[in-house]
Amino acid sequence: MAPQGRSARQAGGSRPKIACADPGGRPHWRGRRSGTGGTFTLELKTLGWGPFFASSFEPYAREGHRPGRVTAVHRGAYVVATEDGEVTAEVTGRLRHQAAGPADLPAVGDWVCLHGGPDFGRTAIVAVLPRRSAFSRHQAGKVTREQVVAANVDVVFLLSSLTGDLKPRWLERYLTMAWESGATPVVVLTKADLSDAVDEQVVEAANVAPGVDVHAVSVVTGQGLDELAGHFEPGRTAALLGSSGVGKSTLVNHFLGREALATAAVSADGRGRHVTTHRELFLLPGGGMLVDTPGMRELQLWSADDGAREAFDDVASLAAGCRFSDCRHQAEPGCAVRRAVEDGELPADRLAGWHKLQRELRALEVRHDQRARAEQRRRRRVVN
Ligand SMILES: Nc1nc2c(ncn2[C@@H]2O[C@H](COP(=O)(O)OP(=O)(O)OP(=O)(O)O)[C@@H](O)[C@H]2O)c(=O)[nH]1
Ligand SMILES: [Mg+2]
Ligand SMILES: [Zn+2]
Repeated sequence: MAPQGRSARQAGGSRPKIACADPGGRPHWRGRRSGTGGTFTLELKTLGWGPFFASSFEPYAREGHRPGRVTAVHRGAYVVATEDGEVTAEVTGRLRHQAAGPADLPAVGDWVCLHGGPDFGRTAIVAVLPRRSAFSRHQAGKVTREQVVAANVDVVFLLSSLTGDLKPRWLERYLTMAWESGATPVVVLTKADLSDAVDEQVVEAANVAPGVDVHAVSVVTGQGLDELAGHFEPGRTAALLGSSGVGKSTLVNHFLGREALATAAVSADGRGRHVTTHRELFLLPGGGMLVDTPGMRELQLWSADDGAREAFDDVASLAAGCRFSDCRHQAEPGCAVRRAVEDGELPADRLAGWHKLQRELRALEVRHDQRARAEQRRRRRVVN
């Protein structure tokens, strides 16, 4: 994991100005060529830097640290984009030690404080700056731990393929998590060229996702791609989420204008092959950034109270008419939500989806409590 020296970056001087691939397909982070020294500088603004991060970075700046944005994580090694190009860095033992869980370590999209660099040997990540937003899930496995899928994301594209049935519960769950993350969700229905009921499917999705943009797209016909690109903006970060095989990497390749990522046909039963195995942030030629992610086998909620409220905006506003303010819309008298279902105003499976989510959130609360108690016991043991 040799740090990339200046000479390595200079060698690519004739390449296009932004993220471009070498023959190995690895993206390079580079920006304007400045001055006559031949060093590359990438304006931090281009990467999404702004007053929010600058203010928490201040104390680190005084200590001579540099800021950078994590673009990929490979087994303990972090690829970080900085003003003078891409570096490979490791977290300091201290940061690792202080982390209460994986969520405290850098994730793709995080702004980090760097120490050292090409001229001083190894680059170390000494701190992770507070996140503006974070898309989190339960880490796969039995232990309750938060895993940050992508940090500082402004827009979350939720992809579902038009070749299969829309899974309303899936969409509700992802919408909940997207709202909870602090990002704005956008529903993207892929492979429009393979469906002959696109309009109906768009309406169906829009019903599950009130107030959310729904785009039907196809990389084969080009349908909807310009509209989708309308969500990109310099300094803004979008992340692609969805099951394996829905076409996430294909979209990244399209918007990058090159085959940066491997893609593969879905198997005969319609399942994806889990081609992408790690998350990565790319800078788009026209400005803005896009995070590709592996298709998730398991997407468990982390915490989603506010997110659930937004994803079920329709249920929430009906609930205002319930007799009891803590109505669970089950057997309570004067329940406005169940009345709306009876009157055909609210689809019954919308309410069923809401109930399912509430059950999950309660189960999650219990697990959080258990974990908090275990953590307390551990701390006591350490102290004694
Ligand atoms: N017909 C058609 N095929 C598409 C479209 N978009 C993607 N595909 C195909 O769908 C397959 C899966 O695409 P990928 O981009 O690898 O899917 P992914 O979401 O990145 O999958 P994972 O990396 O496994 O999570 C590939 O064979 C693509 O060529 C589309 O708009 N139309
Ligand atoms: Mg992929
Ligand atoms: Zn009610």
